[in-house]
Amino acid sequence: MVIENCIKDWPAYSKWNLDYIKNAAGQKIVPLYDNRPVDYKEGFNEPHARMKMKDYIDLLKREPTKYRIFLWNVIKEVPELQKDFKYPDFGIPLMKGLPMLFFGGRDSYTFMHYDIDLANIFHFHFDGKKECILFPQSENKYLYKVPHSLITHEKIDFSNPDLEKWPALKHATGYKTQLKHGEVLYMPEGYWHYMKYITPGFSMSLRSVARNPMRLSKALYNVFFMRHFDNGMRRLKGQQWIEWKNQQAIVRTKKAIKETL
Ligand SMILES: O=C(O)CCC(=O)C(=O)O
Ligand SMILES: [Fe+2]
Repeated sequence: MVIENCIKDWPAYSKWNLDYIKNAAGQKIVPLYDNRPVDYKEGFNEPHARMKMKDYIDLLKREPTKYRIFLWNVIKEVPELQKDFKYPDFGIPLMKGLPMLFFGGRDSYTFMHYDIDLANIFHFHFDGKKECILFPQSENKYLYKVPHSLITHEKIDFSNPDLEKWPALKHATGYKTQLKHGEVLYMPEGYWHYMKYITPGFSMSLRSVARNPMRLSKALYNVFFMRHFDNGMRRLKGQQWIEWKNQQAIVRTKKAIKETL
């Protein structure tokens, strides 16, 4: 699932690193996310801080930081960066308007999650090393999935999971790899992904809509119903709702392993 030597002809392959982005987008104010647990007071995917890109890149290079940039639309923000890459022909149509960038500092990580639209994702990595752990949707029952959300239980450390505490993970079959500069990770439709930045760096995701009709309808359900339902319940029930969901993640997974054994 890792494609090597695919972007060597892109200007981005030789040009893109943190300094280059600092020059190209230094004055932009960017939304930042850390790893705090989901809180009912925050909406779905709301940023935790903001900073100028140049200050953020200085921070990334200076010290480990939890702050990540998540889903930053390059074309919208810095159109000239579009000249540095192409949409490769991977045999499936890529969504042209949505090349998203992700940045992280040493040891920062993105929770195990899958994307709301269950898309096929091509994840291009630049300037650094990143650990990636993937699971197909078939493994949901072993992953302590939080209901009405797209994440697994937030207490699990997927880079070093405590299997005594989370025994169902022993039954889950997934993939693990390390991405280096210029490598592309293919994540099939709806795959779970956890990413940990081993060194500061950034990545770009290009996506292609879910083709399996079941997954496509799940995607539409997530976008048009699940998200609003979850936001509504947070307003209505507050932190209780979040706690109930986390508890259900454990209850439901325990039940699933009992049924398997
Ligand atoms: O690299 C990251 O921080 C997360 C990437 C991701 O979630 C995605 O490409 O969908
Ligand atoms: Fe994602």
